[in-house]
Amino acid sequence: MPDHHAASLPPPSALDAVIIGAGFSGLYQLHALRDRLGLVVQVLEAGDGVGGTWYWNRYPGARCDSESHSYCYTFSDELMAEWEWSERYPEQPEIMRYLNHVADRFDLRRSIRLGTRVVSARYDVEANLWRLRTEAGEEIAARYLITAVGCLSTANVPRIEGLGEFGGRWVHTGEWPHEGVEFTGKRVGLVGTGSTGIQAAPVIAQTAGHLTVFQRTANYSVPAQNAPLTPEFRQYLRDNLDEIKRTMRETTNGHPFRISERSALATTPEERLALYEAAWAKGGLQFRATFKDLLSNLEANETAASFIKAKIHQIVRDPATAALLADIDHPYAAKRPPIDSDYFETFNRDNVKLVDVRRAPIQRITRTGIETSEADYPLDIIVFATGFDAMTGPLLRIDIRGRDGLSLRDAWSEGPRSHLGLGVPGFPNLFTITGPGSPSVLCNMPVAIEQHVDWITDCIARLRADGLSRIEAKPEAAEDWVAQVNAAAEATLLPQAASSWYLGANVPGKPRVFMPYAGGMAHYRRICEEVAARGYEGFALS
Ligand code: N01
Repeated sequence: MPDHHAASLPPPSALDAVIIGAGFSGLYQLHALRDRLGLVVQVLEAGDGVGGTWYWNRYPGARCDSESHSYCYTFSDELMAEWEWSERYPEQPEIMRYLNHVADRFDLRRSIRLGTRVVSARYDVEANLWRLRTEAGEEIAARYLITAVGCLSTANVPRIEGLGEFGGRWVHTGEWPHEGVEFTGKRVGLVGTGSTGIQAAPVIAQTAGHLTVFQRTANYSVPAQNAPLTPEFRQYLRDNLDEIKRTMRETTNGHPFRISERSALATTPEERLALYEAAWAKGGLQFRATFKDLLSNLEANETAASFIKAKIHQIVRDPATAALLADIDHPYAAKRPPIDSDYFETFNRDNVKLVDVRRAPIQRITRTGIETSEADYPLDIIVFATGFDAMTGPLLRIDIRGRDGLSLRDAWSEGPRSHLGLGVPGFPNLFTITGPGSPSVLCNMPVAIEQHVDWITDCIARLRADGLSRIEAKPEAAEDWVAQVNAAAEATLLPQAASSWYLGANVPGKPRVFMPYAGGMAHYRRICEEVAARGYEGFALS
């Protein structure tokens, strides 16, 4: 394999587009612009390999919560036909193999520069170019700047006093060491019980001498019911490919299953219980689709919440531990609902302890471990599964400046403002794939990504066909879209989870704004299509 670090960058103005990031979005955007439109494109990627979130998140148990046959590109039937997933939910190494296969199959690597972190991007109004600078001080320029930086790629390491003095080792799940972490016989502390902590705890517990899980907010989880794909299921996939793709495009969350038409409240308690039991046995995010009103009606939601809490009490033998795990303060799925493989069962192991850091908060980290207001916990390794500075974090850590030197950080000081999550007023020719204000994280990500990439590609093709070279979101369109994003969120129970990263609540000082568009992927797709059909309504073209 050629060295994709060493190649020098193309000279300024040789490029039509520069893409930041070589994960799911960057790879497809490169293919679409370079191989469909014939543009000259360069991808810059901070990591030493392609894969984006899957390159960095190598923690034990890292697995996708979307089902494998839907967690993939659908733009190429040949690619879909030739790639075989091994399990219902692909593990991180398998997704990396897939993305590397895509990079090779579409000959993408020659346009990707690895190990190249972009630190700034400045719009040069006279030249109508974006001028980028890398960490190594190199410069590159292009007409279009497309951020493919992911929504969950800026690790959120909590600022806890004393972390620097810890005598053991600490790691964040989102920046996991490539050589792995040896847990055998070690005293491990796991901070965080979101999707990541819930995936990691059962696997770490298998080898650790002892695992202490520090829980601040208890969480719902439903079994993933992961299993190898059977020959029958593979045949079903081959026979129903078009229908599966159609379902993913037509449903609210971009998954290959439809949300029930039934209301939880219009169903008898006996029938409801039977449906929840069936959904629990089937497993996965589909549990959320058991009834149509689980995310819009608190009373309906409560039926799901109490079912899961009862399951926790059935599974976990120690009543005090079960009570703590089931003491959940938000509606079911108001935070992104985790799915698990033996998470609650893990607390029946002799080497696992749950510690409530809501009642007795972490005070500091000492040389020997974690100190809460109640006790000291001696540890060899601390694993922070504490999430990300989501959605805006990956964009704002690059110093992006638009017209008149306006920084994106200032433009978004009170929360992200964009038209459709795609374009920002004051930042011409900047496209933000799965940016804040788009459905992104509320959707099966590859579906959201493909829709954005296709829209951006069509838009650039249109501009070129019409002899235009500049597109910029209008301020009033962005204002209107922010209002629509808020209204869509308010129509659901999602804003009711006070500590949710959807709201930016997990990062101290971050504006509390509901960031993703909750009106549904299919609806959003229609809106984007209408905007394009009306000559890119809400955007100024020149
Ligand atoms: O992060 P999170 P995550 N002291 O922010 C706790 C996606 N994902 O990495 O809720 C103590 O959800 C925090 O507590 P609280 C998925 O979209 C996808 O788990 O703030 N605790 C919480 O428990 C997911 O939603 C897959 O009170 C602290 C936890 O850390 C997203 O990534 C797999 C703390 C953080 O939970 C993020 O999930 C895994 C502190 N100082 C993840 N600070 C797929 O399948 C934070 N916490 C694709």
